[in-house]
Amino acid sequence: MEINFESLKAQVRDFTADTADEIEAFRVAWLGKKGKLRDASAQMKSVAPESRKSFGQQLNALKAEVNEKIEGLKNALAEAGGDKSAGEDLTRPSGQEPLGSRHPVSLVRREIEDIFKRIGFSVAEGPEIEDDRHNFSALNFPPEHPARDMQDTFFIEKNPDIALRTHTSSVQVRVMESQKPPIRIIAPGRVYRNEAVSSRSHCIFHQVEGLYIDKGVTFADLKQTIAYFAEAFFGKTEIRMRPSYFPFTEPSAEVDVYWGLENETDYRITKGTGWLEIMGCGMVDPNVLEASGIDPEVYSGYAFGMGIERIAMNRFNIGDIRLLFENDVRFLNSFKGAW
Ligand code: 2NL
Repeated sequence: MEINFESLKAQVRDFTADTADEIEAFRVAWLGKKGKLRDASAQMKSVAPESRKSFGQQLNALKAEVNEKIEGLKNALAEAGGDKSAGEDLTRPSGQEPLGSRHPVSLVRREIEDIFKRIGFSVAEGPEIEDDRHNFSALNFPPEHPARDMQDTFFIEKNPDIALRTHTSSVQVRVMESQKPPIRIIAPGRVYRNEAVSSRSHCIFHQVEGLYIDKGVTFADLKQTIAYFAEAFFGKTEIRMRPSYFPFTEPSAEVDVYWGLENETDYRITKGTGWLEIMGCGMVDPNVLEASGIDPEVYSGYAFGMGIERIAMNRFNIGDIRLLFENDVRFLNSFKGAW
């Protein structure tokens, strides 16, 4: 049987549809298992060998035309405001919504949470608007202590007792006030610093702090826990601690992991030292335990804190911190599927 491609093309060209169902019926009639194009290709065998090439080309052109027609009809329907005939059917499945992606700061926060949950820590949360007691005085910052200058704080106008928290230690103070040891928590969250105005400065950061209080907790426990974390998160087995100062811990230390110095990137990341600073830590100052009603003669504890942005920049090789705040979808989409 001879196939009249011109007449088939005309049929495709002349077809119109007002509903999604009609378009689907058209698709099935032409491209489906028993569709017209299947019938046509079944004729291929009976075509004279010298005409087969041209037959194939015409068949392909027809197929392309059908596909274009379907695309065109769908677009026209969408532009006309969708399929009105489907408007009544409230049970029909909705279209697939595009999925977003998790923010790199959230990815890192979750990973840190998971690592500490594995060794018995639970996650604590608390308010971002705090009073002086929970943010400063219970943490051993006396009223005129120069340590209060270490962070520039956003105070609520006309009430110097209320401020945006500058660290999540305030959450840990609340837990110490309300729970008896043993206490083993991490406190992730948003914190605020009144940074000097410049295009690079930003006032919102994220932090994870940790706190462990029980009878007989020592610096050795602290060091081993951080070594475990460094290996779990960075895959690095060597850490070092340098003496440091925080008002709420004594003694205090800064922790570095040995990153290595194998290539240019290692040099840049570690400023040529091979070491990467990851957090601050120390033994909870007895004054801090006492201020929250925990007897420092009976209990001891360690605490640590790290900034999530810096760790996220390291983890995902992000050169400019502003990328973490601007929420440019081109940047955010590059983390699709990264959970
Ligand atoms: C850093 C250093 C640190 C703490 C946070 C803490 C909390 C309580 C008691 C004692 Cl309730 N200490 N937190 C201790 C040492 C260091 O953070 O560089 N953070 C970004």
